[in-house]
Amino acid sequence: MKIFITRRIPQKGIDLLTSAGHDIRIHDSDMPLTAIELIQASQQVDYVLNGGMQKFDAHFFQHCPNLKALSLMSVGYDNVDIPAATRYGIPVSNTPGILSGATADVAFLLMLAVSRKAFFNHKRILHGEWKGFDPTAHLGIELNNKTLGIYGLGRIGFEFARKARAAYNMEIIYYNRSRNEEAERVLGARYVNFDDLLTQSDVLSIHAALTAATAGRFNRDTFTRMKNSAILINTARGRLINESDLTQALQNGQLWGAGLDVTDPEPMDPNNPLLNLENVCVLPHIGSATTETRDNMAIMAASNLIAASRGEQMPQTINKEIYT
Ligand code: 8YV
Repeated sequence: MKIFITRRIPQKGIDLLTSAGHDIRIHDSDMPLTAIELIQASQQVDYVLNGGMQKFDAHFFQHCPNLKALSLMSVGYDNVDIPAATRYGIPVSNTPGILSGATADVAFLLMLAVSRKAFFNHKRILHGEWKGFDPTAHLGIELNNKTLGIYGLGRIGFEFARKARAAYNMEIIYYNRSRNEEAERVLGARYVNFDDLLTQSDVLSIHAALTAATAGRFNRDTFTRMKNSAILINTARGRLINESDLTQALQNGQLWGAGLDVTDPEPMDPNNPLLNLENVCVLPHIGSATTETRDNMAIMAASNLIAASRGEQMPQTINKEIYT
């Protein structure tokens, strides 16, 4: 079978597909494909493995009538019009679970880095501003026994809450579409409404998927309800936050700090004012970027396509209703 891979992916995934006898074409470039290039390349193959941030909209599915399946090397699928894929009979799979630990590590890293102004202090050294010792300058805040609010307690939120509880005995509160009994039992997590999440969290970490309902959920209004000593962390998707409202809230002292692994847009403009704020740490979307996790994501994405090529259901299919 012919497979198009939209970005270079770890070799382990490619080896798996090649050893299963598939004919692979890779878009071996740092530049994303245009919508037309993506359609043209996908029209010539049976399967597509998306290794990047390409968009797959209704227009794409309409123009790729021979496509048999789409495998994403990501857990998020806000870049895919799933109802359209379903309408055109195309199963779409993702890579859930295996990246939770690595992504939770980045949330933890950002929480700690913001709380101690780590990136700002690093820049001070680079700029020749480390002149001596000042007992009162650039002080951070501690995390021990603080309240961690999780917005969207799925696998990644759970992992982060577990680490934060183990390291700092943080009290866990969460807001989710449904109760997470495991988190309540194992972490003593408390289910709260959205307003309580805003008003009670010392650190509020976003782990929800980007949907029409969650886009812009964190904005001027929500920032006024949060503690002005609070830290906001986002390792989910940039568009959950209204970024200019966040900048203002940080500049006005309505929020204490923010740690972002995802921005809106990506890549972030290097002149973005957030990058100059003392209590802000930004990373370039590296949540899943470890050798171990990216290998596992490539293997899972490849395995899904191998299953599809054998006429089986892809184990991590998102639009499972397609098989009924
Ligand atoms: C990916 C991610 O690196 O899995 C996700 O949803 O955000 C990251 O792991 C990114 O989507 C690029 O494919």
